[in-house]
This record gives sequence, structure tokens and C-alpha cells, in this order.
Amino acid sequence: MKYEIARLIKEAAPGYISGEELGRHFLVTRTAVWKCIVELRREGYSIEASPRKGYRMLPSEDRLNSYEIADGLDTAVVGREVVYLKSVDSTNDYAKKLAAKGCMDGVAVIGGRQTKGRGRLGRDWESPADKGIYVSVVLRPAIAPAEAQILTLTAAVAAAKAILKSTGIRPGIKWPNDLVIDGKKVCGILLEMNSEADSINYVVLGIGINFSQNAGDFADEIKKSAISLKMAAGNPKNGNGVTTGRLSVIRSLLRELDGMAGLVYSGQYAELLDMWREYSATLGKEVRFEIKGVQYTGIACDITADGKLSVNCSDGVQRDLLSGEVSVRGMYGYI
Ligand code: BTX
Repeated sequence: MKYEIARLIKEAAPGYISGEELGRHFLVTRTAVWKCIVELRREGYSIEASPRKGYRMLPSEDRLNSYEIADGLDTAVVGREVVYLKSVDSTNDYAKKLAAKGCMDGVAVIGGRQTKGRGRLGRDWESPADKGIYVSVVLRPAIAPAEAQILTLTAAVAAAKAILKSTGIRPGIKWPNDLVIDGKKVCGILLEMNSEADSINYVVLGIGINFSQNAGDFADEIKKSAISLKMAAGNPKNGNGVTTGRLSVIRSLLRELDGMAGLVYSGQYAELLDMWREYSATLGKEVRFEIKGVQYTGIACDITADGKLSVNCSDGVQRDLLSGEVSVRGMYGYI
């Protein structure tokens, strides 16, 4: 009932709706309505109470809870069920537990903060309260485990599109799994998979987006290589500034992930790769990488059908990289 009350108050905004009217609507006392208002406020709703006029919803874009995130989302798979946790160790770990218990395809877990946010290869992901976006989605695609890399590319495109649509800022994709703005990392993606030899039980796609950190909020080690959407908006070349809140970005992200997952589920990899090329900040750039202790440089020239990065190396050999670290000139201090 409380979210229905929230909906009616929201619909009446910028006007008021009285406690009496709400009580009549739900056949409960005004005291019962008041109890719901108290709970809603605790969840982040800004509801003004006036003794004569009733309740009024104050505009607040950063109202995160499962109801607000899922309301009217209208997606086919991603976000059919939304779990919001004010604080969680890692949304990926939480989603993996749900997946292991057999949750349905498309469940999205969103955290207000993470106490043990994870990057790849045991690294950490800084996940302060209310300043970032932490989303994990369980997917059960009928594809071979060897094809799973396509899902990382999918998530990168979805996140780039979501950021562009909801904030007007256009990030680029650094292969395979970072989104960058002004040469700095704004978003990271962590794909984890549980599979048999030839089939996937589930994957968890984890996406972290820096939203409203200031430069001083990042740890010293990453200050030079990290950026938030708010910081990016401060650069006039990125547009008019972020006027939106986390809620819009998260909803947009779930919608875009849904669209992209649809392409993977129907095997439309070529379309997907084209979109990746469109957002790529890697193709055409000088890159540096290491294989078995040997350093190579070259020009990133394309992405292969199975998501590998093709590099024309300076020794004349073309190498296709499946994963691993690639430094791209102009990013993260590679000048
Ligand atoms: P990664 O291994 O590519 O990046 C991790 C590295 O990035 C760290 O070692 C550090 O240098 C740097 N870093 C850490 N935090 C940040 C940050 N907030 N902004 C910029 N750079 C940073 C990237 O791994 C994958 C990150 C996925 C995060 C999501 S959040 C939701 C889900 N749950 C979870 O635990 N992880 C994923």
C-alpha cells in the first residue's frame, strides 16, 4: 500500500492530497496513512506534510528504492524483478546468490553503496554511498561459454547509451570493459559466469558508474584516472551538465541492457558489434599490451565477431586479443 500512496501523492504534485482522502481510497485510518508516510520518508521520499492541506511530494530525483526503479519500466527481461539494497557488500555477490538459488532471468540488484565492491582479478571498485551507481543483472543466455565475452561488450554499449540518453554526455568504450570520458574511467564492468562445459547456467553482469564524486572523493591512486558524471559535466565540451539523478540513469541502464540482451538472445551479434564500434574510444588509437612478458605496440584496427580486439602491431603482425590489459594512448596517463 505504501507505494500506492506514494504514487497518488506523486500524481497530485505539485498540489497536495489530504490524509483523509488517502485513507478513504485505501479504506484505512489517517494514522495508518501517516505510518506509511514515515516509512516512505525513511526510504528517501521527500514528502511534505501540512496540517491543513495534506501531503505533497517534493521533487527529488535521487529517490532510490525497488518500486521507483521498476515502476513502468516495461522491459522484456532485464529488471522484471528489481532488488534495491541501501547497503550491500557487492551487488555481484548478492546477484550470484540469487542466481544460484534459481532466480529468473533478468533480476536486477542495485545497491546504494557497496562495502566490498569488486573489480576484475580481485581488484576493488570504490563504491561510496549515494555517489555512484552499482547494478548487477542476472542473465541466462542460451549461448556457449566461449561466446560470453560478447556480453561484456553488450554491457559496455548499454551503459554508454544509457549515460548519453540520460545525461547528454557521450562516453567512449576502452576495450573491453571500461567507459571513459576525457581519457578517464567513469564506468567499469565485471562479468562473472557459472557454466557447464558447453552451456551457461547464468552470468552476472556488474556495472559501476561514478555519478557525483568530486575529484577529491577518489583515493589517491586513482585520482588521475577516475572521473564521475558530475565532474564530466563541469567540462563545457561534454554538454550542458548533469541535471538528472541516479534514478534516471539506472532506469535508462536497465532499458538499454534489456535491448542489448535481446540482441544477444536472438543472435544479432553483427548489430551489436556495430554499436560497439560506434562508441569505441579504442579503434584507430595506438595501444600497448604485453604477452608472456613481451611488450607490443600497434594500432587497434577492429573488433572480431567474437569480441577480440585486432591490433596491427609495429612488428607487422596482426594480433587478436581476447582479454587482458591494454593501454590506450591518451588514457590513464599513457601519453
Ligand atoms: P577493473 O579491474 O577494470 O578496475 C578496477 C580498478 O579501477 C581498480 O584497481 C582501481 O585502479 C580502479 N578503480 C577502482 N574504483 C574505481 C572507480 N570508482 N572509478 C574509477 N576507477 C576505479 C572494473 O574492474 C569492474 C568494476 C565493476 C564494478 C561493479 S559495481 C556493481 C558490481 N558489483 C561489484 O562488486 N562490482 C560490479
